[in-house]
Amino acid sequence: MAASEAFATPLYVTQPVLPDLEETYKTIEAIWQNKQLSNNGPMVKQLEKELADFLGVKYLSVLCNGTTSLQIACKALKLTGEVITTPFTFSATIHSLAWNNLKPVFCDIEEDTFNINPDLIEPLITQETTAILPVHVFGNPCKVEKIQQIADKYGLKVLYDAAHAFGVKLREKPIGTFGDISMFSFHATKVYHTIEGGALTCHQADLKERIDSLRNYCQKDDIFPEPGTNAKLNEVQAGIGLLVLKKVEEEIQKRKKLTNLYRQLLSDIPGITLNRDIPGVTHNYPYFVIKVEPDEFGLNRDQLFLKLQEYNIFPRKYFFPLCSNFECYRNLPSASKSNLPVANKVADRVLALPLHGNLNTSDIVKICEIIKKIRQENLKSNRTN
Ligand code: T4K
Repeated sequence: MAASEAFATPLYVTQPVLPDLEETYKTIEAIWQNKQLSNNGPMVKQLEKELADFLGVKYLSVLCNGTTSLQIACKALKLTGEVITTPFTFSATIHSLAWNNLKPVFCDIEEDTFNINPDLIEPLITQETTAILPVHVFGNPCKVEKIQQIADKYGLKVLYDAAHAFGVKLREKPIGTFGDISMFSFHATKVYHTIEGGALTCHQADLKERIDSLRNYCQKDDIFPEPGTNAKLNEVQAGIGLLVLKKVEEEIQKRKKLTNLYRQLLSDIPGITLNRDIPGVTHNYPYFVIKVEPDEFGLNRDQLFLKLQEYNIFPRKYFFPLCSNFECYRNLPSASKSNLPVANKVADRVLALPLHGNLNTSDIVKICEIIKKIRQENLKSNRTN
């Protein structure tokens, strides 16, 4: 079979890390014997302890998913009014604000990291602003010092969406130690997962207490000081999470190797731009995202996306459409395309290629050959037409 023929089975953008089945049975057996299936049982307690150690944070609460975690973080920080955030993120970031009756104010992004551009934050601050919600997009740390300086100057809270940044460090400092609260997603598509799940990290015992209360209906001794919700993680998922945690470092190392191979093989293709490692950052390689410059590459991102599917490769357009262009947000004053030129440009060009530990180097070699072949064939057909 020629190297650039279609893959026999579909290649998706990611695949979850699965714990050993025998170990999983043992974990389930322990839970069955204990008969505690939810409500802050021993697996959840153990997971919170092990995750806090792994992520190098003082306080950590596990929750049912990343989206609900963000919603609870907004409540825990008592945010009101306007929150400055990025449009280049997954819908959940912005929806979490809207579900708290908070107004998202979109700030443009940096072209190299895809993260919120801190130089553009200050002009967006009004009397109504209470927080900044930056996202460490694809695990690349935001300019945390600059963001904190602005927050301190104006008395704003900083809530980080660290959904992609499990295990990332910036100059040896764990990513979850920045800002007031950080949110991690433990969805099955993440480097680390509990099937569905999430966590909030913070620095103060009373803030953790508040998060834990909000996730459990705000019920304490039959007193309900405010409305809470149910955002608990159950024991089975926590047990799976303990097993996946044992495999996460190996998964990150495998992804690092595959990422470096991608970078090596795609570096000389005109019109393909790659993200590089950032000095001083311990990366976790959650996604491998390229930018397609249509004029130089010959095809635009959407054309490449469709062509790759003919070879059984299913990349994802993370993040397209831009949140500021969603029907529910596009009428906000900050959502105008003229306010967000970089984010709009980037969203039209990004493509996340398959990256997970079950791929091998020959898969990556083949994907890169296919991308080259698609470009060559397009050039040839343009010449003959
Ligand atoms: N903030 C940010 C910045 C986020 O990226 C996310 C979530 C959140 C907040 C919210 O966190 P959570 O509430 O989700 O915990 C996926 C995920 O569902 C979502 O968690 C993630 N970000 C987002 C970037 O990606 P889809 O719709 O692209 O996933 P889906 O189902 O198409 O999966 C992608 C591929 O993964 C599939 O083609 C096959 C593979 N896959 C997927 C699942 C679920 C598997 O092999 N097994 C599986 O179980 O949203």
